[in-house]
Amino acid sequence: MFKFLKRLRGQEVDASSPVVDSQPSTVIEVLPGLDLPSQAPASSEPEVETGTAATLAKSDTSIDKKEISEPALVSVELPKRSLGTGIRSLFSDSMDIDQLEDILILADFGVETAEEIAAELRREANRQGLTTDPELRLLLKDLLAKRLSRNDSALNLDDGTLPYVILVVGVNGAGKTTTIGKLARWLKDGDWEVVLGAADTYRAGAVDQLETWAKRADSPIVKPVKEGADPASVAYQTVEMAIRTQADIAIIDTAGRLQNKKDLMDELGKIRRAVEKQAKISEVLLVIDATNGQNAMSQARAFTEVAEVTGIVMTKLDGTAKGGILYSLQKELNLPIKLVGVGEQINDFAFFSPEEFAKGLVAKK
Ligand SMILES: Nc1nc2c(ncn2[C@@H]2O[C@H](COP(=O)(O)OP(=O)(O)OP(=O)(O)O)[C@@H](O)[C@H]2O)c(=O)[nH]1
Ligand SMILES: [Mg+2]
Repeated sequence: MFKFLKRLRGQEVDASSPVVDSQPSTVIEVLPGLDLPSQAPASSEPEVETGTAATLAKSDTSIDKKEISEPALVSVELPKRSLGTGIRSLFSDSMDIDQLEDILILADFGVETAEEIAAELRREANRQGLTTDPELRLLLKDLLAKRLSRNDSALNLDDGTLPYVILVVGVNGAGKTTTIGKLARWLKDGDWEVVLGAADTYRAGAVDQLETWAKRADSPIVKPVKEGADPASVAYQTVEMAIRTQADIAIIDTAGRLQNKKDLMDELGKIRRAVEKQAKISEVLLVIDATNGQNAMSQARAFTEVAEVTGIVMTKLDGTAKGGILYSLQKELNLPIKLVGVGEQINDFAFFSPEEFAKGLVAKK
């Protein structure tokens, strides 16, 4: 399991978890030379929806220095979540080595990879004298898990520079808002304080949707006063609220529906700059709908060209028999799959585990 660093609060001292840092209070400059008006026209200044944190004060963006303490940090794991039965098996029948290559191609592993895996399986099966269905499934599982493993699949939530900021990007319908809701709930379950930012300001529905998830996740949300407000301003105020309320993490929803690459690049660039006035961006997560097959690949390429993507969230793996797209995407983009969605419910979500994923792919029905 991955370990992360979050703020140490009240009673949560865990003898098994080392306290990493605990400095005395200091005055630090958190908003150097803040020049919000250029980022946030008065007309689009978002209101702060207090949500569950009813005592939060309205943002005061004129303050350019704040007195906050260097947080004491604690090393934590997140509560267990698993891919469960969300991954569809490649095989409806017994596993037949002679058909493996075709099956892998049909499941979107790509022709070259399918050939390689089938050949490697045959070689290993011969070498180890494995012939039965369970033996071959186990061999394939190990082979896939090994090929899918990377050492950068953990979320970047361990450098202790709070608040962590995660930008969530991707085309519309990919599952961004749902992913944010699930992730926020998960973090809350692990006693993290989360702030959500509704920077998909292009349609009222998008903000309402995030608000619904914010309630489920018991987390405050920063949202625009009206449709079409400046997304960078919302992003800015989200981070500002996270700093002011000493939250651990801010997660920002963005719009996928932009006219063209240049608009998208401009908008994400503006959001980035607004965030970076106050905090470091820990992750830019690109959400990809697994059911889009090869289209997912071209979408992913387009986004990685304009946003500095640090990891992939693959959603709707429960809805596809073409789970190989995950393999192809990770390989072709050379970016780690960090999280996966395996359903519409709040807990249908997990860190990507090569082992669990591979198990699902070879499972016997
Ligand atoms: N089966 C399944 N459905 C999912 C998963 N993740 C999201 N969805 C569904 O996909 C649909 C779109 O999800 P959203 O979270 O609204 O997608 P979005 O990227 O925010 O879309 P826009 O706001 O339009 O850009 C919703 O009906 C979700 O319930 C998943 O892992 N599995
Ligand atoms: Mg959305």
